[in-house]
Amino acid sequence: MPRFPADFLWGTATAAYQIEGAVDEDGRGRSTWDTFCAEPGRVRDGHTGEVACDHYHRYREDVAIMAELGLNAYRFSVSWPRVQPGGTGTPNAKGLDFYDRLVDELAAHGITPFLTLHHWDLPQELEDAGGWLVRDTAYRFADYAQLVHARLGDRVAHWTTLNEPFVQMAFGYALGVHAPGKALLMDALPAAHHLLLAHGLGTAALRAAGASRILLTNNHTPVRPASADPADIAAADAYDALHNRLFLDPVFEGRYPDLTAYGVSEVPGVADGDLGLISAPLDGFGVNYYNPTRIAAPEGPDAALPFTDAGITGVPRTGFDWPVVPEGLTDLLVDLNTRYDLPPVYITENGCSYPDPDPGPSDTGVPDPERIAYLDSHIRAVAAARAAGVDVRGYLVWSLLDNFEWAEGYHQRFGLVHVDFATGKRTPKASAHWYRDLVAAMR
Ligand code: GBH
Repeated sequence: MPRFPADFLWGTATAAYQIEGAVDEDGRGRSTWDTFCAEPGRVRDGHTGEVACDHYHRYREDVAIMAELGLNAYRFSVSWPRVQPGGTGTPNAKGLDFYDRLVDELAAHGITPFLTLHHWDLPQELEDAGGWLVRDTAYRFADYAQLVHARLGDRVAHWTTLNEPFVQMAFGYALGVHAPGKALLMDALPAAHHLLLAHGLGTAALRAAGASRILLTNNHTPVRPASADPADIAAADAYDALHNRLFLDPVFEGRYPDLTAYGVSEVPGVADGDLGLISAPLDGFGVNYYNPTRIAAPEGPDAALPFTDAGITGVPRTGFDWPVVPEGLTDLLVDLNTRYDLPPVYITENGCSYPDPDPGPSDTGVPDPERIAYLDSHIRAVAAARAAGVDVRGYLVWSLLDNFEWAEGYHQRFGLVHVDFATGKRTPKASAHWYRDLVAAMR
């Protein structure tokens, strides 16, 4: 393994709805994910985040595990409805108290917190008022950012506004496979702008409050045309515009990409000054990487979208059936660094899930050789990007714990640490021991 600097950040990432549980405790309000899980047929086998990893009660044990693994960074998200139950107005003190305790526990173990303000669990009342399809939600987000910062800004340095606005728009509002379950296709585009505007207004609010390390986390995929055919190349370019450039150009260049391939001449709802807010300088950029995408021309002249996903073949696959292509991470980072003037980069998620059924703990521990191979090859890919000049300063494995994997419920396990969901018992997998040894060797 190539060497990383001694001050490189090594850690794991989680998200509130996926691990906390305690959905009805201490005054928490309802989120779009509580609603979505309660609708029949939305989440596999009717699973919900009601208990999840019970991290709300077990956070001390979870921080102790990170400390045992020698990790020096932890990315978590704050549940908006826990700290502001209806998404507006007076904060819920007991909700903020939880994050206060968590942050103190991290500090006591020398672990740098990376706080994400919004990882998909929108207060249901805001969704009822239009959610990310309406502009007002962006202003509500800035108020929320300000009140969380007022409580935790003295101890949390790294503030991430949003997690993966592409997935929120595409899965939540265009395809309806995530909360709030709307299948609007291209009519979901206002959600992209309002999410980006929330990032911009949130950044301004955090900056005014004195925050000095503000990030956005996007998921990106390097796009490969299925062949050298110009139709495939054009389709790949259209896909790249929607998945990548729509969430990059406004942030780093203050303009929207050309979306004419989608019959869109202008992103709707953009007011004067919005792009200035959205492109305010950032102190870090979070990149979540899982796999590249192979894109071909759409099938038939009346295809609804200007591309089709041709699938990547001939490589290993994860439990989710996602292709394993570590060099895609090097390509992505080098490409982003060539196309944009990036602030320091953090890999804020990377990892893989176990196939069903759960192998579970045995006398030999929890063997997960596929995960070790995945992480080893992807960390080498980060080293290669660094060697090519990309300023990557941290790497966070998705995820610390097996957890509620959105529409797949508990069927996909991404953790370095196994969770027995019947009892809550945590058991570090072989990959956790491997990661601990890697991190120790880099110090
Ligand atoms: C992240 O999203 C989320 O931030 C996190 O909450 C989640 O638990 C984690 O990933 C794992 O899912 O169709 O084969 O080309 C990841 C977004 C979108 C990445 C779908 C992979 C499809 C792979 N993902 N994408 S494929």
